[in-house]
Amino acid sequence: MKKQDMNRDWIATARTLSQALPYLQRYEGATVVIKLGGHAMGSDEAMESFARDVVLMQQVGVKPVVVHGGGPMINKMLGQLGIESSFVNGKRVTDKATVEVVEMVLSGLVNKRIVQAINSQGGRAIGISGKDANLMVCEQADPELGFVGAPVAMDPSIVHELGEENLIPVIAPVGAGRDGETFNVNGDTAAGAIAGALHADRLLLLTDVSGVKDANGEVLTCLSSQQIKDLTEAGVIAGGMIPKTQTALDALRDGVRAVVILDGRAPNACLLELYTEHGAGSLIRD
Ligand code: X2W
Repeated sequence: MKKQDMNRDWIATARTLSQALPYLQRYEGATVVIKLGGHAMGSDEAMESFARDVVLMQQVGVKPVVVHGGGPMINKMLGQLGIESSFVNGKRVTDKATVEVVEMVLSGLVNKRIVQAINSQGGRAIGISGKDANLMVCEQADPELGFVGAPVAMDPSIVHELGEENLIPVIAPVGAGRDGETFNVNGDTAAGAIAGALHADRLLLLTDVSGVKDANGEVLTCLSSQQIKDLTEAGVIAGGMIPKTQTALDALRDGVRAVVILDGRAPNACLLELYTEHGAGSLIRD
């Protein structure tokens, strides 16, 4: 690269930082819950980029809380163990043997991979699940689904306490029942319930799609609850997007200020959303 071009690059970097000032100020002290889905985890580079974004957010005054999924990783392990698995309306039918694998994979492999990635970038992440300190107590969601949990009582105090110590909570979507059962909770549902209990400023749902699309397949950058309801009724919002938009509506009802559905595979997706005028994905708020 010529010296002149190199200077131009650095000047652009400085300008980007300068332009981020109002956004840095806006999100100072904000609680941002980030749901990292299994499909958005992809490669080691994607994980490193995600971890870097989270550490940077904390460095500039945000309180990040990571809630993760791991559906593809659970599928892989169930396959290796020869346990068959099926889904009803996007939720895994979870018998006793399956819930044990779910907890091992989510609280073990996936959770610690994210913790390690954040720590490698200079952060101090700590991995917990909905079971820890009674963060997310569940009831059976539907007898047909077995050990799939619906969060019914949230105690977010552990998340506040970790935040005060500058620790970044990384939360696996597994909850305890009142009779000592272990429940498998959909990652989006868990993230929505945790964001709601925290009255988070933002819930970022990182997925493998670019956002909520209209009838022409264009991403809608800004939507209200009512628009979500109308688009769902019209059949435009369908399939796997329904649980995500439902999570968004529930989270808004519970006091989350805004929810963003965005493509977690895009480089620096979180930074693009929070710190640039451009934003990313679909912002849902009333
Ligand atoms: C999910 C939990 C993991 C998850 C499952 O067993 O796959 C239910 O379906 P993603 O990667 O976010 O899809 N739980 C009840 O939600 O993972």
